[in-house]
Amino acid sequence: MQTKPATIHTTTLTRASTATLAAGAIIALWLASAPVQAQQGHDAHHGHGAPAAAAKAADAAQFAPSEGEVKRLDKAGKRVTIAHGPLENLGMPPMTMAFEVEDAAVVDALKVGDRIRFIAGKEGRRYTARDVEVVQ
Ligand SMILES: [Cu+2]
Repeated sequence: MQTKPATIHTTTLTRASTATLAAGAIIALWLASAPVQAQQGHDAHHGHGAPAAAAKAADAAQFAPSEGEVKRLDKAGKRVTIAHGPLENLGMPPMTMAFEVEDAAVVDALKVGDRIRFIAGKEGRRYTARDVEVVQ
C-alpha cells in the first residue's frame, strides 16, 4: 500500500524539474536575444527583473554619449561632420566623419565650431548622431 503514494511523489518531482528546465531555457533564449533588442533601442520598454538589469547595463554601453566638435553642416543631406573623440560604443578611435541626424532642425541648431555631446549609432552602413546637445 505504500508503493502507490511513493510513485505519485516521484512523478510530481519529475514534473517539477521539467518545469524548471523549461523556465531556464526561456531565460537563456531571452538573454541570447537581448543584444539585438538593445541595438534596436527597445530595451527601455521591457521590465523582466534580473535579466532586465543585465540588459540595462548593455544599454548604457550601447548608448554612452560621445563628444566632438562640429566641422561641417549639411542641412539638405541632414548630415553633420564631427571631429569626434573615441566612440566607445562603436569601438571607433577619434576621427572626423559625417553622421546622419534624424531632422534638419538638428543641423539648424548647430554652428561650425560647436562642441557637442551626442549618441553615436550605426544603422547598416550609415552612422547616426542622436540626442545632439551643445556643450557650454
Ligand atoms: Cu569615426
